[in-house]
Amino acid sequence: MSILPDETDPALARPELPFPPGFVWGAATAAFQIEGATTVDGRTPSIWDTFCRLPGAVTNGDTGEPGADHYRRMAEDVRLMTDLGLRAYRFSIAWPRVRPDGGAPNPAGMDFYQRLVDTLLRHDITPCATLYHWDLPQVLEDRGGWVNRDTAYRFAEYAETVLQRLGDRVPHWTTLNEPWCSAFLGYARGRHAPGRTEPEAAVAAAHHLLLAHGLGTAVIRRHAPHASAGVTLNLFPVHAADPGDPGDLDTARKVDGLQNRMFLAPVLLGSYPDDVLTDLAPFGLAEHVRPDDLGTISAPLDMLGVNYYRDLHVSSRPDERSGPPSEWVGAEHVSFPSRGLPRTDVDWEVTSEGLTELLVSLHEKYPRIPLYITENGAAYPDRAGPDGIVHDVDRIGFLDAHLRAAHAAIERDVDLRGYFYWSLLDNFEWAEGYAKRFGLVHVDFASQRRTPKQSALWYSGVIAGNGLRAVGE
Ligand code: IFM
Repeated sequence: MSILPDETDPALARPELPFPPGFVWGAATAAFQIEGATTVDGRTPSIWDTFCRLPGAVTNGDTGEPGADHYRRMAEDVRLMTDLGLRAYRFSIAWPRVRPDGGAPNPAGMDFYQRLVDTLLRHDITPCATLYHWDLPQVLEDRGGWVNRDTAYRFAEYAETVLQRLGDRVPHWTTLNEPWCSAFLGYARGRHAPGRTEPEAAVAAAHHLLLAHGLGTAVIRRHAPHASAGVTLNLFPVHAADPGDPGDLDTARKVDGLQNRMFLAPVLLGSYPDDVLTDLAPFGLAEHVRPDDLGTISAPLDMLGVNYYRDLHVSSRPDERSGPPSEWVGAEHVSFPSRGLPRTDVDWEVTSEGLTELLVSLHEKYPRIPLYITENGAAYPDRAGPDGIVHDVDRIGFLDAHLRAAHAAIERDVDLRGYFYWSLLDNFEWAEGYAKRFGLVHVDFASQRRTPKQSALWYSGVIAGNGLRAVGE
């Protein structure tokens, strides 16, 4: 059954809010979250395989098995993308499949990605590959992980293997996905793999991830000189809950520094912000920075990937929602007073206007670079109805509001080139396991049956019409 909307519908030819011609409409996934097949074709454990086995680390003790079994169902999933009318697909490559022990290349692991890319190309779907979406080979963690500078050089070797095989056919490359999460959730807060709670280690990891990005960019340039290269950051506008309170203002400055500017400035401006260097002096940031590092990290890019989920409204005062110390090293006691806004199933406030604010501020404060929304989406407790469709009206509302926010940024001259919904499929949501569903397509993890949600039909209408229709149409 085709789930594409009827393109002969005249309303599709006249969207109320048209996007620029050539705007890229896509959806995103990541290897560990969907592939399953964690022990086949030479793959060895990643830090997430190990972390999942720690008691209490992941909801329900879930693991990367079965994922959405995408490793075996790839052809079916590409057909789904075709039915949806996706123009582009953002996926990640699993390092432990490609250089399983952190050393020699494993051609069998690369074969899967070559099949995926060739299948996408045959279906006219542009492949957009991310080299690192959090699945560090465990063997490298055993040697210190991202705290060890050597891991950045091992990343460049891994990138070399991937680019040698796919550099001629993948037009868009992203080095890292959300290095903030790898560094701070993984090494400071212990909420993500490898589960360490060492603030100094997190700071070292952040710098070494950025170095890996720079080294990886050079590899992309060498093997795919005509491809576009970029990095994907998870960015949040940060506001003081009480703009008249000096404590809240300082907390907002610190969180903005550690979350946004600590990654944006080295990559786009070639330096760490002064206030971040000061805030992180007790944790040794400057000690990890060698003379040529910032030049490597700030190699020119063709695009910046923006992952946007919400803005942050922060206070220095504890409130009833205050949990354990935050992951922002040096700002451990931040709280997030409720604004009474609707929340998604992962308890994130829905703040679509923050997307316009973020895009406009990137456009105004940093050197001009094409922007792509490489992730945006929402988890809701979806269930398929008797008609076989999940009536996920909340997700449609979320999507509609965020696409309007993206359009508003374009109207303010932001060079926004594309939008990727997170995620194509329900999948393994890290520490939340399979309990949270972000997909456009519902996955029954027991049978692996895929059921497009109503949001998938709605999104394919947007893609077909290259824009949004009036509310209610
Ligand atoms: O599932 C994650 C993804 O892996 C990275 N960005 C945020 C998503 C939702 O939490």
